Amino acid sequence: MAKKSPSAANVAAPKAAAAKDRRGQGDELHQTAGDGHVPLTTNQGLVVGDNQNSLKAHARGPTLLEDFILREKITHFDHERIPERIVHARGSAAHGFFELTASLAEYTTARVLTEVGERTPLFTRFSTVAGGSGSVDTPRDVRGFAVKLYTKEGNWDLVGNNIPVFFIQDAIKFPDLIHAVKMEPDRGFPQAASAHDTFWDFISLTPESMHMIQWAMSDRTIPRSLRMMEGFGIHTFRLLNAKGKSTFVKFHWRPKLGLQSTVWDEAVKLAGADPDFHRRDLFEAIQAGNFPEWELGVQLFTEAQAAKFPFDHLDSTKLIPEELIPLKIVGRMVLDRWPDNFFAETEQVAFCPSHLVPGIDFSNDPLLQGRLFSYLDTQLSRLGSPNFHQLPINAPKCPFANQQRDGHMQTQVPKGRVAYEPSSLQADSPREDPARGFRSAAVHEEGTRERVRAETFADHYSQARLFFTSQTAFEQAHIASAFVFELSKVDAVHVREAIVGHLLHVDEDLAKRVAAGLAMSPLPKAPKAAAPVVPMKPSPALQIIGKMKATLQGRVVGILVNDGSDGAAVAKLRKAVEAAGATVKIVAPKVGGAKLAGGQLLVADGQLAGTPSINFDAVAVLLSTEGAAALTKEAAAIDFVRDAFGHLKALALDDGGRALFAKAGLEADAGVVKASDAEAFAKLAATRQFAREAKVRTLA
Ligand code: HDE
Repeated sequence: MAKKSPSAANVAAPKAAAAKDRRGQGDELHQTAGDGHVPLTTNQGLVVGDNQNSLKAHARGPTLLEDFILREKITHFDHERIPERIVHARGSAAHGFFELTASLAEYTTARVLTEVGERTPLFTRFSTVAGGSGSVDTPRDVRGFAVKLYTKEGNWDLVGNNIPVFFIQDAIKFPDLIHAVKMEPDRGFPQAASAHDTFWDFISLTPESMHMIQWAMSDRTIPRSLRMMEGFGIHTFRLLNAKGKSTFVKFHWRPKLGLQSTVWDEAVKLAGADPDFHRRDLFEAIQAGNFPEWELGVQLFTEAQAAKFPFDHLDSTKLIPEELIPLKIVGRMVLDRWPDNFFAETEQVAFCPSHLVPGIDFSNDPLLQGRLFSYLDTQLSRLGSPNFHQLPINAPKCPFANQQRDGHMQTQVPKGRVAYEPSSLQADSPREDPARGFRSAAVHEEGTRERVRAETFADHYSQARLFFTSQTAFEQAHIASAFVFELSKVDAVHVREAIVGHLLHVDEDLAKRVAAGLAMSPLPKAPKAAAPVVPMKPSPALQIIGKMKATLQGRVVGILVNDGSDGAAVAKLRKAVEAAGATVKIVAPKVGGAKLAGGQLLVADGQLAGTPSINFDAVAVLLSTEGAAALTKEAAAIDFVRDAFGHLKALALDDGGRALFAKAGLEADAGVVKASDAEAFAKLAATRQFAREAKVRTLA
C-alpha cells in the first residue's frame, strides 16, 4: 500500500482535524530543547543555528548577500514602524469589561445596554492629542478616552475625550485646529504643547473655541492619573427602542477614584522625571490588582426637552449641565488586564465613532458627522490595508461574515464560489437580515442645502462663563495662571490681546487677571459677540475639586529614609497609609536600601536622585540626625521636600525630616504632621493642601 502523503492525510481528515491550525505540523522537529527553550526560527519556520553572526566569506571577510537569515531579520526590522496616528499618537491602553447595572430597555434595543449583569469585554485606550507617540505623558493637553466594546451584536466604539466639549463646531475646521496646535511646520517645535503662536492665533480667530479653551486651561488637562479622569462621548447620540422611538443621549464615564489633577509645576517636572508617568501608573495599578474602574452615566432627553435648552444639543462646543438633565448611572467599566504586546494591541487598535450596534444611532452634530468619515480613512493609511479589522484587537468577538474579499494582508481564507449577494448557489452564504439588522432612526429632514453654520450655534461665551464661574477660587486661579503661562509663550502681541479681548466676554475679572499677568495695559477691546451672553446657574459638577474624593485609594505615598532611620516608625506609617488604600514606595540615597537604626536593611524602591517626590501623592521623611545631616547637603533631598510642599502635598516628618525641611527654607503648616502621628498623616494625605498655595506661588 502506498504511503499517504501529509496533504492527502489532511484531505481525508474529519472536519475538526482539517480546521486544526497548520502551525501544529512538524511539532516533533520544533520541540523545546532540554532547557525549556523553543527553537528560534525564521518566518518560514526554519530553525536558526546561530543568531549572533552573519554569514561571511571568511572570518574577517565581507558579509554575503546570500545570508537570507540576516536579510529576513533586517528587512523585517526596517519595516517595524507604521505611521503614527495623526492625532492621539501617544497612548496607553488596557483590556477589561463593561457590566450593565441598570437596564435601558425602555430606550434602546442594544443588548449591551439592556442585559443587566452581562459582562462585555472591552479595550480602552487613553491618549494625549498633540504630541507624537514618543512624547511625554504629562503635557497640558486634552486626553483621548476611547473604548471598544466587543458586544454580542458587533463592536461599539465610544471614542471620547476627558472633556465634554470640543474646540470647533464643524469637522471641516479639524485639520486647521490640529495644524495650529502641532509643532510649527517651519521650525519643528514645540512638541506636545499648545503654548505657542500658531495655536493661540487660531484660537483667537475662532470664538467657538472659547468654552473648550476654559477647560483646556483648567487642571483637567494635567491629570494626576488616567485612572482619575472622566470620559465623555461629547456628541449627542440617539438611542432607539424596539418601537423605533428615539431618545437623545450623552455618555459619561465617572472614575471610581474621583477626579485628581496635578499642579502645573508638578506636571512640568514630571515630564522630565518620568515621561511615562501615566503609562507606568496604569500598568502598576493593573499589575498590583488595583483595577481602575469607571461608572457609565447617561443623560437622556427628548426632542421636546432639547428644543427648550438655551443652546443647541447638536453643537459640540456645548454641554448639558447635569443640573438640567441629571446623570443616570447604568454600568461600570473595569480595566483588569494589561495588553500582552504594545504594538499588536495598543498601537494597532483602530477606534471609529461609526462603529455602532443596533439600538444606537448618530445625531446631526456636524462634528460627529465629519468624524464618521475620518477614522476609517486615516486607519487605511495608518494600518496599510482594508483588512485591519481582522487584526485580533480589532476583530469583533461575535461571528462576522460578508462578501468583502481580498486586499493586502488578507488573513482569512473564504470558502466557496459565491462572493456576492443575493445568491442562490450556496445556502450558507451570508444574507441581509432585516429583523436583526442595524436600522437608522427614521428622522424627517427638510431644508435648503447650503454651506452654513446654524444660528443656534452662535453663542460662544455663555457656557465658557458657566464653566469659569462654576469653579472654586483655587481652580479659577489655576485657569487664569494657565492663560498667563500659555500666552507668555506667544510672541505676537496682537494674538495675546485678541485672547484677552475674548475673555472680557467670558468673565471680566478673568480678563483683568490675565492682562495683569501679561503686563498688558490698557485692556484690549472685546470683539463683537455673535450672540448675547445668556446667564446660567453655576454648575458645581464642572469642578475638579468638587469631584475629588478624600481617599488614599489608588494613591502612592513615598517615604524617604537614609541609614539610621527609625524602622519601627517607618513600619507604623506604612501600615497606616496601606490600610487607607495607598501603595508605599521607599526612597533612599542608594537603591540597595538603607541600614535602619536596628541594623536591618530596608530595600528601596527608588534611588533619591531618580525618584523625586513628584512621583507621589504625599510624602514622609524619616531620618536620623546623621542621616538628615548627610541629606541637607543633597540638592535632590532638598528638592524632595520643597517640591512636595510646593505641590500642595501632605508631609509627615520626624526630627530628622524636620531638619531637612527647615534647611529647604520651609515653614510647617496644617498639611505637615509629625511622623509619629501616622493616622493623622493617612487622613491628611488623602487630599491636596490647596490653602497652602498662596504661600508658595503667585497666581494670576
Ligand atoms: Fe478624533 N481622530 N477627530 N476626536 N479621536 C482620531 O483617528 C477626528 C474628535 C478621538 O486611541 C484619528 O485612528 C476629526 C473629537 C480619540 O486610537 C482621526 C475630528 C473627539 C482618538 C480623528 C475629531 C475625538 C481620535 C487619528 C473633528 C472626542 C484616538 C487616529 C470632527 C469625542 C483613538 C485615528 C485611539 C483619533 C479625526 C475630533 C476623539 C484622524 C476629523 C470631538 C480618543 O481619524
